[in-house]
Amino acid sequence: MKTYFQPLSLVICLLFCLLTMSCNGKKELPGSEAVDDSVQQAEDDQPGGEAPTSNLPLHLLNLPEGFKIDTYAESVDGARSMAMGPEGTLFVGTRNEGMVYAIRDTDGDFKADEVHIIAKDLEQPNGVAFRDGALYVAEVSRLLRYPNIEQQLSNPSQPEVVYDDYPTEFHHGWKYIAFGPDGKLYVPVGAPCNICERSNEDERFATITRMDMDGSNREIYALGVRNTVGFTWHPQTGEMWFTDNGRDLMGDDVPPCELNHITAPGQHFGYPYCHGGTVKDPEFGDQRPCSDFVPPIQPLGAHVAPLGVKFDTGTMFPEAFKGHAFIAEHGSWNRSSKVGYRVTLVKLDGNKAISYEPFIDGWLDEEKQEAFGRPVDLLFLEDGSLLISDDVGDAIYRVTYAAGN
Ligand SMILES: [Ca+2]
Ligand SMILES: [Ca+2]
Repeated sequence: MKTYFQPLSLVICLLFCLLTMSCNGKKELPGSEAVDDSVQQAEDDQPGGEAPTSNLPLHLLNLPEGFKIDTYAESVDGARSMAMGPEGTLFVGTRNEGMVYAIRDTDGDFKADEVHIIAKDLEQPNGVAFRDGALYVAEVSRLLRYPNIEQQLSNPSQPEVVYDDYPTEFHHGWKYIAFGPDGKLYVPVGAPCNICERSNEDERFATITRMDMDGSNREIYALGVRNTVGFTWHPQTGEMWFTDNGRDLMGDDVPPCELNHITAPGQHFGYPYCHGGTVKDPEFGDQRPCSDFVPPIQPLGAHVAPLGVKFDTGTMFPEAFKGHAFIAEHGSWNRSSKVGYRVTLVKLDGNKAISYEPFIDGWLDEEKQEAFGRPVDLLFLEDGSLLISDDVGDAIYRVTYAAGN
């Protein structure tokens, strides 16, 4: 498959279009397979006919002193989970778009030069992970493996099917996946509902499972997890931390979403009986008390939809940010006034949370209740800068720090 978008050629084309007024309404650029709708949208929306260098109003974003944000890649339709290959390829999954991308910055200026389509027409391929030269892609019920993928980005071989027998329910069926420090692949299975207890039908519902990289030795690792779409391992302890999305239809401010921490296999995190460590479920709460379950490290805002979570272990950000947990909050979909749509920071003292505060916000216009972006996943690059994916802005951002910025 072909590279379908290069920023430089896009800019040249837009300038060319403005000069000649010749490509109104066209969706294709010279030498391209397809161009994302947002590119056309930006073109259509330019009242003065000025060529944009970015589709996105980055000046609206608020960052702490000394931090800057720019786009690493744009027009990445529906960009969701990210995984980095050892040769510097950024793999990006999507949900409804059915696509998996491979993004290359070939000249090292932290601006994407190539976006390859590794796969299309997959079933909500949200999850991507990388191990031993192979890209793993999680669909709803199937796990695919693309061996030696970085050697064949423009023409990948057919993937191997690692398994195809996970639950097929679409409700919370899209997956985040990642390899742990134990070499195992962790694969969550969301609750197939807002609130329900269906473990008698399939004991994997509302759990995090894990397996060896060939798909063998599958087991349930954590229980009572409603829908985690982001997890990572603590750089010092090697223990797993995960976000969980709280239930709906209990009002605007209850229950909290969660940042959790697993210290042993088999721990139960409360769903569907207890939320946020203290909130008894109105339907299932009488069956088991909150004291039966592991409470969150930090209750997060209700409905903020926390997804990707990462610890800063790099050398770029200042000391005050080191070792703390960054969380991408995708934002609420059914709250009366929207919340989330930001990246937050949970500062830690060991395993104890000491603060929960915004790191970057401004994607949401609170007055208009409209957002130009929704953060999904986070990934620290080797230089210590932070990538953020956005499935509404169709972008990958890069956050840098320099004293005096
Ligand atoms: Ca570049
Ligand atoms: Ca919980």
